[in-house]
Amino acid sequence: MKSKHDLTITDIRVIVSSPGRNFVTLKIVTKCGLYGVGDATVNGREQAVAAYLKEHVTPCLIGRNAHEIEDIWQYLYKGVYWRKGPINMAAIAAVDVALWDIKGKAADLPVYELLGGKSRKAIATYAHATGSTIDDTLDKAEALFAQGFTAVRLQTAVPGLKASYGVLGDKKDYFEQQSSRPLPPEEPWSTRKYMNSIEDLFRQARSRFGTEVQLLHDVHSRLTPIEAARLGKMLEPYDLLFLEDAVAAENQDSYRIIRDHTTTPLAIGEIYNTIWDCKELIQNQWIDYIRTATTHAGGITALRRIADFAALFHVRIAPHGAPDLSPICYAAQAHLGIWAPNFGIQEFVGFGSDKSNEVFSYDLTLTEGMIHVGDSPGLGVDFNEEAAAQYPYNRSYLPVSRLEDGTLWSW
Ligand code: KDG
Ligand code: MG
Repeated sequence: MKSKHDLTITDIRVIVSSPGRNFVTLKIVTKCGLYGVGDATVNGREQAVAAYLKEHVTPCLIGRNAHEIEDIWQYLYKGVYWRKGPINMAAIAAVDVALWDIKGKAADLPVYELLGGKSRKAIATYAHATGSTIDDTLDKAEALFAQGFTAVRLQTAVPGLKASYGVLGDKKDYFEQQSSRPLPPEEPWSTRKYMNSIEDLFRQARSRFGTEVQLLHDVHSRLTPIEAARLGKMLEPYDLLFLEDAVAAENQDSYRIIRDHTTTPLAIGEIYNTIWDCKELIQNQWIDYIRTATTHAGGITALRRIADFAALFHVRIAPHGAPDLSPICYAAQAHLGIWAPNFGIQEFVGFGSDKSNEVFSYDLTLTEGMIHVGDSPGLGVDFNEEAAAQYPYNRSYLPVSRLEDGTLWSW
């Protein structure tokens, strides 16, 4: 069918800005004036994606028809000898999401309608409660439950360690700009101290909040498979919705060991770039939730495939939703989440800061812990280039982790 709009791509802009934290944003403009936006943020490696997009991707797309999402995806994936990888896949994701945005605008339909329509009224989310003590964490969780959230991820500083995941010593958390530290901050890690303290957090949480609420926890890949198996067993009485990233699974077989020992549901995937990274985990039913993000795993086209594949094996999607994913990523995942028959839950840490809200607008609303997706055409998200220009890029790193004897560990 001939489109009534001329969707020839005439201009592509890559904008790196820092409205509170760094974001890489792609804007694809077509001849008829319709444009779309995509997110290409890779936390701590922003300029690498921007350079890849500018030098190697965007020149190949000028003059192409923006309707040809699938062929452009294949061209940038299969057509490039060097497949996969976080930088490449974030670049593909940004292009893909911007093209879906354009297609929706051209059709005058929200993207979820193009995917097959809504499977639910709104999207369930889980929020974060991270504290320096158990009481602090549980007070924060209580405030979230009072706001209407029904699922909360609990993280607490490990007693005896100077800093812990999400709770850096100076009270800045890792989500924020670490501009006071030109080099990556360092966090100590002790599996023994962690294993000795973690059960208490969940024991106290269940005794304070009862069994109705959903609890989650992110290990952030600090354990070995057999340690993770022990943790899963230890936490079984507290009925987690899922235990996230118990083990870094470059070796997907690691999850078989955990699965053999515990019924605690398992989630992984936020650093995965393609379906190949999670294929064995899914087809062997070693996990329950796959957490790949549109920005890091090749966009809506790729996540739709992962979701459909996962559905065959009773695995649900629970996309990554930390603050380093821009509102454009959130919008893309909201459209996927409202459609996917096997949607599980969306991680949610707020729609952004005051600064990022000057730069991004979106047609999503949160009520009682559920995200409602508006019916604006495309993704309903926009990016204000003038406002972004006030916030130049600010080099920033994620922390690194070391054992107490100095050995480098997974952060
Ligand atoms: O950039 C890294 C963060 O997005 C990540 O540490 C957050 O693990 C995370 C989560 O589950 O949100
Ligand atoms: Mg995580």
